[in-house]
Amino acid sequence: MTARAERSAVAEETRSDFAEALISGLSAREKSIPCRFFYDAAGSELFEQITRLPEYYPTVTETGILRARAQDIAALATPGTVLVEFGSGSSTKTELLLTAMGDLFAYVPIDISGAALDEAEARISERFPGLTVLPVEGDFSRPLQLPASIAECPRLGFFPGSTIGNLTQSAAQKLLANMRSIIGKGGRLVIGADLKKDVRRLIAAYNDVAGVTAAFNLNLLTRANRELGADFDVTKFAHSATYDVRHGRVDMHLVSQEEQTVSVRGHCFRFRKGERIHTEHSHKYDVEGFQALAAGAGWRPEAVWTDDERLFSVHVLVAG
Ligand code: AVJ
Repeated sequence: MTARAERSAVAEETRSDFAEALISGLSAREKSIPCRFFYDAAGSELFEQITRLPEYYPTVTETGILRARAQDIAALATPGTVLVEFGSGSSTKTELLLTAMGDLFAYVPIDISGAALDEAEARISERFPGLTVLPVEGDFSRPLQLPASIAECPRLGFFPGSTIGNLTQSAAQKLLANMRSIIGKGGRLVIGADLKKDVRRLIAAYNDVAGVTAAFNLNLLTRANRELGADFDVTKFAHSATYDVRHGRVDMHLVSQEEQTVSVRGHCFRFRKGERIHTEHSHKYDVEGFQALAAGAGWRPEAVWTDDERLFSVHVLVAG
């Protein structure tokens, strides 16, 4: 296959994955769309804008903690270690660590998107010319083999961004257990988790005054129109973000502003006025709660760092 044919085959595969998920999510009694579909090109750009909003504290706060602790984290990477990053999208944070680290055997980004990996590889190789980059294309929520050339190397995992918060607690624990088997006994994981806090502060972070989070949420519908020929009237849905105290999470929804019918690839979906489509969970943890979750997945908590306001936590876990 030519590179171009391969790219369009991949695009077609993502498209039918989206079609399938959307149709099944809208067919359920409680409608939902999986949050992984936020990140097409437009959605990724909107997310970048979110990270720079005054209300959205997680990205700046985590970056501040990593900057303050870069030497401590670098000390975990003894010479010959491989740095395994789960995902490949966090350039600033990764570069912060790589700058502080001595002789790594290799940097291994794992991502489901080949295009994102190519981009990360190019960027990191340019910034760190002596560093071996070994991209692994795959799904790190499933069993996964790292390249044979690094079989014997000690491993340090890195999973910033509080992406873990998008998962329910049981799915989060399964993911942590899978990361535990990828990293292997004695290896470590540096992972970011957003903290529980004043509810007003939490809600404001997902209801910014400039409306960027609303645009990010509504982009799911625009994307469905563009990629699948759906006929959502985006002006007839509104963004909503609320805090569920019982589950300790922010929930995002798209709320139908009137009774309406939408069609997606020959499937018709009826909406009542006020009916919601669930689009994202963002779980918030306290330090002990997150450590207990990790312990249940075979990780021993070794250190935890927070900012002065205790908005965000970065944990160091050891694989037992
Ligand atoms: C990328 C999962 C960390 O949950 O805060 C930001 C995504 N959603 N604003 C989060 C998001 C709405 C974000 N994470």
